[in-house]
Amino acid sequence: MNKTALITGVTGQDGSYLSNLLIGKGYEVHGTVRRSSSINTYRIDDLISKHQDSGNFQLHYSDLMDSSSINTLVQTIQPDEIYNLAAQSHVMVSFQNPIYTTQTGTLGSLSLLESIRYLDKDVKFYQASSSEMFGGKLREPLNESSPFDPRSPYAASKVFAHNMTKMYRDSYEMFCTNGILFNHESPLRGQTFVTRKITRALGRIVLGIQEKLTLGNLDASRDWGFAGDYVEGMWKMLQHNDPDDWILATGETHTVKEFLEIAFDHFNLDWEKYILTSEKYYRPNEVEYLLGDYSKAKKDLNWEPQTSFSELVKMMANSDLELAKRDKVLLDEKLLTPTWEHPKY
Ligand code: NAP
Ligand code: F7E
Repeated sequence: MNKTALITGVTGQDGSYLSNLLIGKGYEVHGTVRRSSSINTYRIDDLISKHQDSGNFQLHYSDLMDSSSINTLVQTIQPDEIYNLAAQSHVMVSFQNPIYTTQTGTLGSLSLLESIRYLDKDVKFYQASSSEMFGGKLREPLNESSPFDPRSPYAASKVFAHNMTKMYRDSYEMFCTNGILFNHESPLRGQTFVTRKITRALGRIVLGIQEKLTLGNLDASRDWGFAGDYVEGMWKMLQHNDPDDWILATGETHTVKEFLEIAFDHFNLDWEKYILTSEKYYRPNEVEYLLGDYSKAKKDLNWEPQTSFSELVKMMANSDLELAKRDKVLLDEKLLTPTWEHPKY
Protein backbone atom coordinates (compact mmCIF):
# COMPACT_ATOMS: atom_id res chain seq x y z
CA MET A 1 0.00 0.00 0.00
CA ASN A 2 1.18 3.52 -0.72
CA LYS A 3 2.48 5.56 2.19
CA THR A 4 0.74 8.66 3.48
CA ALA A 5 2.61 11.79 4.56
CA LEU A 6 1.44 14.91 6.37
CA ILE A 7 3.46 18.06 5.71
CA THR A 8 2.99 21.19 7.80
CA GLY A 9 4.14 24.34 5.99
CA VAL A 10 3.41 22.81 2.58
CA THR A 11 3.06 26.28 0.99
CA GLY A 12 6.68 27.16 1.83
CA GLN A 13 9.83 26.57 -0.21
CA ASP A 14 10.66 23.16 1.30
CA GLY A 15 7.02 22.07 1.48
CA SER A 16 6.72 22.49 -2.26
CA TYR A 17 9.93 20.57 -3.12
CA LEU A 18 9.14 17.83 -0.60
CA SER A 19 5.56 17.37 -1.88
CA ASN A 20 6.91 16.95 -5.40
CA LEU A 21 9.44 14.39 -4.24
CA LEU A 22 6.97 12.34 -2.19
CA ILE A 23 4.23 12.33 -4.84
CA GLY A 24 6.88 11.14 -7.30
CA LYS A 25 7.61 8.27 -4.93
CA GLY A 26 3.92 7.27 -4.86
CA TYR A 27 2.95 8.84 -1.52
CA GLU A 28 -0.46 10.28 -0.76
CA VAL A 29 0.53 13.74 0.49
CA HIS A 30 -1.56 15.87 2.84
CA GLY A 31 -0.49 19.44 3.50
CA THR A 32 -1.60 22.13 5.93
CA VAL A 33 -2.43 25.58 4.63
CA ARG A 34 -3.12 28.72 6.68
CA ARG A 35 -6.16 30.69 5.76
CA SER A 36 -5.09 34.11 4.51
CA SER A 37 -6.97 36.94 2.84
CA SER A 38 -5.02 36.40 -0.36
CA ILE A 39 -4.25 33.01 -1.86
CA ASN A 40 -0.80 31.78 -0.83
CA THR A 41 -0.45 28.51 -2.75
CA TYR A 42 1.59 29.77 -5.73
CA ARG A 43 4.46 27.35 -5.01
CA ILE A 44 2.17 24.31 -5.14
CA ASP A 45 -0.44 25.39 -7.69
CA ASP A 46 1.04 23.01 -10.28
CA LEU A 47 0.72 20.08 -7.90
CA ILE A 48 -2.82 21.07 -6.98
CA SER A 49 -3.97 21.10 -10.58
CA LYS A 50 -2.09 17.91 -11.53
CA HIS A 51 -3.32 15.84 -8.60
CA GLN A 52 -6.69 17.29 -7.63
CA ASP A 53 -8.61 14.35 -9.11
CA SER A 54 -6.36 11.52 -7.95
CA GLY A 55 -6.44 12.53 -4.27
CA ASN A 56 -2.66 12.13 -4.11
CA PHE A 57 -2.27 15.72 -2.95
CA GLN A 58 -4.78 17.05 -0.44
CA LEU A 59 -4.75 20.33 1.43
CA HIS A 60 -6.31 21.09 4.81
CA TYR A 61 -6.75 24.42 6.57
CA SER A 62 -4.76 24.41 9.77
CA ASP A 63 -2.49 26.59 11.86
CA LEU A 64 0.18 25.15 14.13
CA MET A 65 -1.23 27.33 16.91
CA ASP A 66 -4.54 25.47 16.69
CA SER A 67 -3.62 22.25 18.49
CA SER A 68 -7.13 20.94 18.08
CA SER A 69 -6.92 21.12 14.28
CA ILE A 70 -3.48 19.48 14.39
CA ASN A 71 -4.78 16.66 16.54
CA THR A 72 -7.84 16.12 14.36
CA LEU A 73 -5.70 15.99 11.23
CA VAL A 74 -3.27 13.46 12.69
CA GLN A 75 -6.14 11.30 13.95
CA THR A 76 -8.05 11.47 10.66
CA ILE A 77 -5.19 11.05 8.20
CA GLN A 78 -3.23 8.54 10.32
CA PRO A 79 -0.09 9.36 8.31
CA ASP A 80 2.95 7.09 8.12
CA GLU A 81 5.26 10.10 8.13
CA ILE A 82 4.93 13.68 9.40
CA TYR A 83 7.26 16.44 8.23
CA ASN A 84 6.98 19.49 10.47
CA LEU A 85 8.18 22.30 8.22
CA ALA A 86 5.87 25.07 9.39
CA ALA A 87 7.53 28.01 11.14
CA GLN A 88 7.89 31.77 11.11
CA SER A 89 11.26 31.18 9.46
CA HIS A 90 12.68 34.69 9.03
CA VAL A 91 15.39 35.42 11.59
CA MET A 92 15.13 39.23 11.40
CA VAL A 93 11.33 39.10 11.68
CA SER A 94 11.69 36.90 14.76
CA PHE A 95 13.20 39.87 16.62
CA GLN A 96 10.10 41.88 15.81
CA ASN A 97 7.58 39.08 16.43
CA PRO A 98 9.33 37.05 19.13
CA ILE A 99 6.21 35.69 20.80
CA TYR A 100 4.50 34.55 17.61
CA THR A 101 7.75 33.04 16.31
CA THR A 102 8.33 31.21 19.57
CA GLN A 103 4.76 29.97 19.90
CA THR A 104 4.76 28.52 16.40
CA GLY A 105 8.25 27.07 16.70
CA THR A 106 7.76 25.46 20.09
CA LEU A 107 4.11 24.70 20.84
CA GLY A 108 3.40 23.76 17.23
CA SER A 109 6.02 21.00 17.30
CA LEU A 110 4.89 19.89 20.73
CA SER A 111 1.25 19.62 19.59
CA LEU A 112 2.34 17.31 16.78
CA LEU A 113 4.47 15.18 19.08
CA GLU A 114 1.61 14.84 21.58
CA SER A 115 -0.85 13.93 18.81
CA ILE A 116 1.48 11.18 17.63
CA ARG A 117 2.02 9.92 21.17
CA TYR A 118 -1.69 9.21 21.58
CA LEU A 119 -2.14 7.69 18.15
CA ASP A 120 -2.30 3.93 18.03
CA LYS A 121 0.18 3.77 15.16
CA ASP A 122 3.94 4.10 14.65
CA VAL A 123 4.38 7.44 12.91
CA LYS A 124 7.76 8.73 11.76
CA PHE A 125 8.29 12.39 12.65
CA TYR A 126 10.69 14.90 11.04
CA GLN A 127 11.43 18.19 12.80
CA ALA A 128 12.92 21.04 10.74
CA SER A 129 15.85 22.04 12.94
CA SER A 130 18.26 24.73 11.83
CA SER A 131 21.94 25.67 11.70
CA GLU A 132 20.85 28.95 13.32
CA MET A 133 20.83 27.00 16.60
CA PHE A 134 24.67 27.03 16.53
CA GLY A 135 24.90 30.81 16.71
CA GLY A 136 27.76 31.38 14.26
CA LYS A 137 30.65 32.21 16.57
CA LEU A 138 32.69 29.02 16.03
CA ARG A 139 34.74 29.28 12.83
CA GLU A 140 34.94 25.54 12.25
CA PRO A 141 32.81 22.84 10.57
CA LEU A 142 29.83 22.15 12.83
CA ASN A 143 28.55 18.63 13.43
CA GLU A 144 25.70 17.02 15.38
CA SER A 145 27.70 17.34 18.64
CA SER A 146 28.57 21.04 18.28
CA PRO A 147 27.13 23.26 21.03
CA PHE A 148 23.99 25.30 20.50
CA ASP A 149 24.24 29.03 21.12
CA PRO A 150 21.02 30.58 19.75
CA ARG A 151 21.13 34.29 18.90
CA SER A 152 17.54 35.05 17.93
CA PRO A 153 14.01 34.18 19.07
CA TYR A 154 13.84 32.02 15.94
CA ALA A 155 16.95 30.05 16.87
CA ALA A 156 15.90 29.68 20.51
CA SER A 157 12.52 28.29 19.47
CA LYS A 158 14.22 25.80 17.16
CA VAL A 159 16.45 24.62 20.04
CA PHE A 160 13.34 23.97 22.15
CA ALA A 161 11.65 21.95 19.39
CA HIS A 162 14.89 20.10 18.68
CA ASN A 163 15.26 19.09 22.33
CA MET A 164 11.60 18.07 22.60
CA THR A 165 11.89 15.91 19.49
CA LYS A 166 14.90 14.16 21.00
CA MET A 167 13.14 13.89 24.36
CA TYR A 168 10.08 12.18 22.81
CA ARG A 169 12.40 9.81 20.95
CA ASP A 170 14.22 8.84 24.13
CA SER A 171 11.21 8.77 26.48
CA TYR A 172 8.53 7.09 24.39
CA GLU A 173 10.58 5.18 21.80
CA MET A 174 8.94 7.24 19.10
CA PHE A 175 10.56 7.56 15.64
CA CYS A 176 11.47 11.24 15.94
CA THR A 177 14.27 12.81 13.91
CA ASN A 178 15.80 16.26 13.72
CA GLY A 179 17.19 17.42 10.40
CA ILE A 180 19.66 20.18 11.24
CA LEU A 181 19.68 21.93 7.90
CA PHE A 182 22.05 24.68 6.89
CA ASN A 183 20.72 27.40 4.58
CA HIS A 184 19.13 26.04 1.44
CA GLU A 185 17.81 28.13 -1.38
CA SER A 186 16.10 27.82 -4.75
CA PRO A 187 14.08 29.82 -7.26
CA LEU A 188 11.17 29.26 -4.81
CA ARG A 189 12.99 30.80 -1.83
CA GLY A 190 11.05 33.53 0.00
CA GLN A 191 11.92 36.90 -1.50
CA THR A 192 13.08 38.52 1.75
CA PHE A 193 15.93 36.05 2.34
CA VAL A 194 19.19 37.52 1.14
CA THR A 195 19.88 35.17 -1.80
CA ARG A 196 16.48 35.65 -3.38
CA LYS A 197 16.40 39.34 -2.52
CA ILE A 198 19.60 39.61 -4.57
CA THR A 199 18.57 37.50 -7.57
CA ARG A 200 15.10 39.06 -7.72
CA ALA A 201 16.66 42.54 -7.87
CA LEU A 202 19.40 41.42 -10.25
CA GLY A 203 16.88 40.30 -12.90
CA ARG A 204 15.27 43.74 -12.82
CA ILE A 205 18.65 45.49 -12.86
CA VAL A 206 19.61 43.50 -15.99
CA LEU A 207 16.41 44.72 -17.68
CA GLY A 208 16.90 48.31 -16.50
CA ILE A 209 13.74 48.48 -14.34
CA GLN A 210 15.57 48.65 -10.99
CA GLU A 211 18.60 50.81 -10.26
CA LYS A 212 19.95 49.84 -6.84
CA LEU A 213 19.52 47.27 -4.10
CA THR A 214 20.08 47.94 -0.40
CA LEU A 215 21.38 45.11 1.79
CA GLY A 216 22.77 44.70 5.32
CA ASN A 217 25.87 42.79 6.45
CA LEU A 218 27.74 41.66 3.33
CA ASP A 219 30.43 39.86 5.35
CA ALA A 220 28.07 37.28 6.88
CA SER A 221 29.07 33.80 5.75
CA ARG A 222 26.66 30.91 5.11
CA ASP A 223 26.80 27.29 4.01
CA TRP A 224 24.28 27.57 1.15
CA GLY A 225 22.85 24.52 -0.64
CA PHE A 226 19.97 23.76 -3.01
CA ALA A 227 16.56 23.01 -1.42
CA GLY A 228 15.83 20.25 -3.97
CA ASP A 229 18.84 18.28 -2.68
CA TYR A 230 17.90 18.84 0.96
CA VAL A 231 14.33 17.50 0.81
CA GLU A 232 15.79 14.21 -0.47
CA GLY A 233 17.85 14.14 2.74
CA MET A 234 14.73 14.76 4.87
CA TRP A 235 13.02 11.78 3.27
CA LYS A 236 16.12 9.60 3.70
CA MET A 237 16.15 10.38 7.43
CA LEU A 238 12.69 8.86 7.81
CA GLN A 239 13.67 5.76 5.81
CA HIS A 240 16.66 5.03 8.08
CA ASN A 241 16.32 2.06 10.43
CA ASP A 242 16.71 4.13 13.58
CA PRO A 243 15.68 7.69 14.36
CA ASP A 244 18.52 10.15 14.97
CA ASP A 245 19.67 13.72 14.26
CA TRP A 246 21.52 14.58 11.05
CA ILE A 247 23.13 17.67 9.57
CA LEU A 248 22.56 18.51 5.91
CA ALA A 249 25.04 21.03 4.53
CA THR A 250 27.52 21.46 1.66
CA GLY A 251 30.77 21.73 3.62
CA GLU A 252 31.51 25.12 2.01
CA THR A 253 30.84 28.60 3.31
CA HIS A 254 30.54 31.81 1.31
CA THR A 255 29.96 35.43 2.19
CA VAL A 256 27.03 37.50 0.94
CA LYS A 257 29.66 39.40 -1.09
CA GLU A 258 30.71 36.17 -2.85
CA PHE A 259 27.07 35.45 -3.69
CA LEU A 260 26.81 38.95 -5.19
CA GLU A 261 30.03 38.50 -7.19
CA ILE A 262 28.92 35.26 -8.85
CA ALA A 263 25.36 36.44 -9.48
CA PHE A 264 26.31 39.80 -11.05
CA ASP A 265 29.29 38.30 -12.97
CA HIS A 266 26.85 35.87 -14.57
CA PHE A 267 25.38 38.86 -16.46
CA ASN A 268 28.74 40.66 -16.81
CA LEU A 269 27.80 43.28 -14.24
CA ASP A 270 29.91 44.73 -11.43
CA TRP A 271 27.86 44.30 -8.22
CA GLU A 272 29.59 47.24 -6.51
CA LYS A 273 27.87 49.66 -8.89
CA TYR A 274 24.41 48.54 -7.78
CA ILE A 275 24.60 47.57 -4.11
CA LEU A 276 24.07 49.95 -1.20
CA THR A 277 24.16 48.95 2.46
CA SER A 278 22.08 50.17 5.36
CA GLU A 279 22.12 49.56 9.10
CA LYS A 280 18.39 48.91 8.91
CA TYR A 281 19.08 45.44 7.53
CA TYR A 282 21.55 44.56 10.29
CA ARG A 283 20.29 42.18 12.97
CA PRO A 284 20.38 42.98 16.69
CA ASN A 285 22.57 39.88 17.10
CA GLU A 286 24.22 38.60 13.92
CA VAL A 287 25.13 34.99 13.14
CA GLU A 288 28.46 35.69 11.45
CA TYR A 289 29.69 32.37 10.14
CA LEU A 290 28.15 28.95 9.46
CA LEU A 291 29.86 25.93 7.97
CA GLY A 292 28.39 22.43 8.21
CA ASP A 293 29.95 18.97 8.36
CA TYR A 294 27.51 16.55 6.69
CA SER A 295 29.71 13.44 7.05
CA LYS A 296 27.21 11.63 9.31
CA ALA A 297 24.44 12.02 6.71
CA LYS A 298 26.85 10.84 4.02
CA LYS A 299 27.76 7.73 6.02
CA ASP A 300 24.32 6.77 7.38
CA LEU A 301 22.00 8.02 4.63
CA ASN A 302 24.26 8.00 1.58
CA TRP A 303 23.23 11.66 1.18
CA GLU A 304 25.40 14.27 -0.50
CA PRO A 305 24.57 17.67 -1.97
CA GLN A 306 24.40 17.53 -5.77
CA THR A 307 24.38 21.24 -6.63
CA SER A 308 27.45 23.47 -6.33
CA PHE A 309 27.32 27.00 -4.95
CA SER A 310 27.86 28.62 -8.35
CA GLU A 311 25.24 26.34 -9.98
CA LEU A 312 22.77 27.39 -7.30
CA VAL A 313 23.46 31.10 -7.74
CA LYS A 314 23.13 30.86 -11.53
CA MET A 315 19.95 28.74 -11.31
CA MET A 316 18.34 31.43 -9.13
CA ALA A 317 19.66 34.30 -11.27
CA ASN A 318 18.34 32.72 -14.51
CA SER A 319 14.94 31.97 -13.01
CA ASP A 320 14.57 35.50 -11.65
CA LEU A 321 15.56 37.02 -14.98
CA GLU A 322 12.51 35.27 -16.45
CA LEU A 323 10.31 36.66 -13.66
CA ALA A 324 11.74 40.13 -14.24
CA LYS A 325 10.75 39.88 -17.89
CA ARG A 326 7.17 39.36 -16.73
CA ASP A 327 7.52 42.32 -14.35
CA LYS A 328 8.69 44.47 -17.26
CA VAL A 329 5.70 43.57 -19.43
CA LEU A 330 3.31 44.39 -16.58
CA LEU A 331 5.20 47.59 -15.82
CA ASP A 332 5.11 48.70 -19.46
CA GLU A 333 1.36 48.09 -19.46
CA LYS A 334 1.05 50.02 -16.18
CA LEU A 335 -0.35 46.93 -14.44
CA LEU A 336 2.38 46.83 -11.77
CA THR A 337 3.68 49.27 -9.16
CA PRO A 338 7.46 49.04 -8.63
CA THR A 339 7.26 48.29 -4.89
CA TRP A 340 10.72 46.67 -5.04
CA GLU A 341 12.28 50.07 -4.46
CA HIS A 342 11.16 49.67 -0.84
CA PRO A 343 11.83 46.07 0.23
CA LYS A 344 11.27 45.49 3.94
CA TYR A 345 13.99 42.99 4.83
P1 NAP B 1 9.22 29.05 4.46
O1 NAP B 1 9.35 29.12 2.96
O2 NAP B 1 9.22 30.30 5.25
O3 NAP B 1 7.86 28.24 4.76
C1 NAP B 1 7.33 28.20 6.05
C2 NAP B 1 5.99 27.51 6.00
O4 NAP B 1 5.42 27.53 7.33
C3 NAP B 1 4.95 28.21 5.10
O5 NAP B 1 4.15 27.22 4.50
C4 NAP B 1 4.12 29.01 6.11
O6 NAP B 1 2.82 29.29 5.65
C5 NAP B 1 4.08 28.02 7.25
N1 NAP B 1 3.70 28.61 8.53
C6 NAP B 1 4.23 29.70 9.15
N2 NAP B 1 3.60 29.91 10.33
C7 NAP B 1 2.67 28.93 10.46
C8 NAP B 1 1.70 28.60 11.45
N3 NAP B 1 1.57 29.31 12.56
N4 NAP B 1 0.90 27.53 11.23
C9 NAP B 1 1.01 26.79 10.10
N5 NAP B 1 1.90 27.06 9.12
C10 NAP B 1 2.72 28.11 9.32
O7 NAP B 1 10.35 28.10 5.07
P2 NAP B 1 11.27 27.01 4.34
O8 NAP B 1 12.48 27.69 3.85
O9 NAP B 1 10.45 26.20 3.43
O10 NAP B 1 11.74 26.15 5.60
C11 NAP B 1 10.98 25.04 6.05
C12 NAP B 1 11.30 24.77 7.50
O11 NAP B 1 12.70 24.51 7.64
C13 NAP B 1 11.02 25.93 8.46
O12 NAP B 1 10.61 25.38 9.69
C14 NAP B 1 12.36 26.61 8.61
O13 NAP B 1 12.43 27.28 9.84
C15 NAP B 1 13.29 25.42 8.55
N6 NAP B 1 14.63 25.67 8.04
C16 NAP B 1 14.79 26.30 6.86
C17 NAP B 1 16.06 26.47 6.34
C18 NAP B 1 16.31 27.13 5.01
O14 NAP B 1 17.44 27.52 4.76
N7 NAP B 1 15.32 27.22 4.15
C19 NAP B 1 17.17 25.98 7.05
C20 NAP B 1 16.95 25.33 8.26
C21 NAP B 1 15.67 25.16 8.73
P3 NAP B 1 2.50 30.59 4.74
O15 NAP B 1 2.89 30.21 3.34
O16 NAP B 1 1.05 30.76 4.94
O17 NAP B 1 3.32 31.71 5.28
O1 F7E C 1 20.25 35.94 5.92
C1 F7E C 1 22.65 38.70 5.80
C2 F7E C 1 21.97 38.42 7.11
O2 F7E C 1 17.76 36.10 5.93
C3 F7E C 1 21.51 35.40 5.60
C4 F7E C 1 16.36 30.96 7.20
O3 F7E C 1 15.92 30.04 6.24
O4 F7E C 1 18.59 30.12 7.09
C5 F7E C 1 17.82 31.30 6.95
O5 F7E C 1 18.22 32.27 7.91
C6 F7E C 1 22.60 36.41 5.98
C7 F7E C 1 22.44 37.00 7.37
O6 F7E C 1 18.91 33.85 6.13
C8 F7E C 1 20.58 41.15 4.10
O7 F7E C 1 22.37 39.36 8.10
C9 F7E C 1 22.69 40.87 4.54
O8 F7E C 1 23.67 37.00 8.01
O9 F7E C 1 18.93 35.00 3.99
P1 F7E C 1 18.88 35.27 5.43
P2 F7E C 1 19.32 33.38 7.60
O10 F7E C 1 19.14 34.45 8.60
O11 F7E C 1 20.67 32.74 7.51
C10 F7E C 1 18.53 29.48 8.37
C11 F7E C 1 19.37 28.23 8.31
C12 F7E C 1 17.15 29.25 8.82
O12 F7E C 1 16.87 28.29 9.55
C13 F7E C 1 16.17 30.36 8.59
O13 F7E C 1 14.84 29.86 8.66
O14 F7E C 1 22.52 37.50 5.07
N1 F7E C 1 22.04 39.80 5.04
N2 F7E C 1 21.83 41.72 3.96
C14 F7E C 1 20.72 39.94 4.78
N3 F7E C 1 19.67 39.13 5.04
C15 F7E C 1 18.45 39.55 4.62
N4 F7E C 1 17.37 38.75 4.84
N5 F7E C 1 18.27 40.75 3.96
C16 F7E C 1 19.30 41.59 3.68
O15 F7E C 1 19.12 42.65 3.11
